[in-house]
Amino acid sequence: MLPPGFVWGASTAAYQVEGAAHLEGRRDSIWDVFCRVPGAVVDEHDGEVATDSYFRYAEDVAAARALNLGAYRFSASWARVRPDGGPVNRAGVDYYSRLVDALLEAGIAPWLTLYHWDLPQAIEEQGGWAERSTAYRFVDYAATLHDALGDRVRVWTTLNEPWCSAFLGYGNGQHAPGRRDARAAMAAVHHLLLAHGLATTELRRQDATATLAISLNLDVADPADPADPGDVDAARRIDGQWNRLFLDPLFRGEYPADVLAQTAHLGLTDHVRDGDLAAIAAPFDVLGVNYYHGQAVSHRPPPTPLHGLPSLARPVTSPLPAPEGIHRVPRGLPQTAMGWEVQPEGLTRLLLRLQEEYTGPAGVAMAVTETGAAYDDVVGPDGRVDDPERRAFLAAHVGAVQDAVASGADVRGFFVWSLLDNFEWAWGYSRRFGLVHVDYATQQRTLKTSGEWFAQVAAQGGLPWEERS
Ligand code: GBH
Repeated sequence: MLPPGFVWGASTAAYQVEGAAHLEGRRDSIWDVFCRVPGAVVDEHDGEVATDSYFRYAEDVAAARALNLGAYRFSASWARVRPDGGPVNRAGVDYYSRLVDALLEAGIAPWLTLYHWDLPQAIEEQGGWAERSTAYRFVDYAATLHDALGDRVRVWTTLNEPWCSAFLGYGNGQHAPGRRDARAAMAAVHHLLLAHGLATTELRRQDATATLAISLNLDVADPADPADPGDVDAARRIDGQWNRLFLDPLFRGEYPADVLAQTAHLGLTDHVRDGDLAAIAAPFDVLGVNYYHGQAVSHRPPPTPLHGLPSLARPVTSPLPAPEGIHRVPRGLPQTAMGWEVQPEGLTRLLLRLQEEYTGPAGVAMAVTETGAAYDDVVGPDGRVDDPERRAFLAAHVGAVQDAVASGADVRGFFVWSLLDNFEWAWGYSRRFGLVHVDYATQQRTLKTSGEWFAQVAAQGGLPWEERS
């Protein structure tokens, strides 16, 4: 069992659930525009309605309650709160205020993320994250929301997965704004981190007792052949471009020298001004860890394709800024419907490594702010989804966290991605991650059997050792 006080939660993000994309003052975000690009999103889906949570948030809160959640992690839409990045849209702020009140009334702590990928399109048109001014505008936006909600929201996360914003958004174009420009992606890395650091300092100035956080998608890449120095080196390079590129500036105030050397031609350091690295390293309280899969890498191209899943309409290349000689190698591990290899023990290793090298020395706690799995859910004759694979996935990952805690990792929470099925970015509605099933025709929410199981885990504060898989 985990220590009392450990938080059991579930996560969503604004564009994936809210809908009401052009109602009550909200304006285009980069995702609204990206969804209109032919072939960008499977079946031309978009977040116009999503799970209609702008209007059905009370049902979401009821679902969170049925799951016995202690916290609900959601994000706010910048394009709703400061449409076009400009003046405040009262109706938008009021929506988050109603959601927060409903959560508090249900005894559920709101964990608010300020940015989960939906930049106002107007700011993108001025250069987006490739532009330094976006970082300053983010601080204004953060202050706006804190003014309105700071009395009730006690956990504030600046960014969700800046790696994805930079490298999928500006690098390989798999995500909005769909740019394919490695130099812009490296500029985005710096400006996202700067935005985080400046907003963290501003939130701390306004609020001495808030819990401040950032969530990163961290990768556990293993050499395909640990005896092959080329494979070991490929694993080191992917660790640099995925993990250390963000962890080192956040915790040590410096970019990793090996990554800067490999990407020197992409000009990251051209954007770094005096004082930036100190600003990025502003102290914060919780590192959010988002973990979905492991991978093995080799310097040799694999003989067979990684997986046989239908691919996205627009072919995507590696998101890495220096991908040369880094190839993913299938290991025959079970895969989810995303084609991601299920590797729970990687989460244990990741948490212990973070504790040892980054969070422990800095006195920062951790929370698993996302883990979860897409599977091909089938609605049974009783109208319910029985999803033993998702349950097994989650049990294994809860167990992995318990192992890490038993070995000394300071992990304070476990959030499932996701509370409910929703708009899965480039995959549209074709991939389902929810503990709660959504019938998109009627917007009816129904607990899956994995949800019933998770409600017990949350109620009893963990997985009894005998139930571990
Ligand atoms: C999270 O990111 C997001 O925060 C959330 O919004 C999203 O719905 C959820 O995951 C499920 O996708 O090299 O093509 O095999 C996931 C982070 C980073 C996980 C890239 C998959 C490798 C993809 N992702 N990673 S690939």
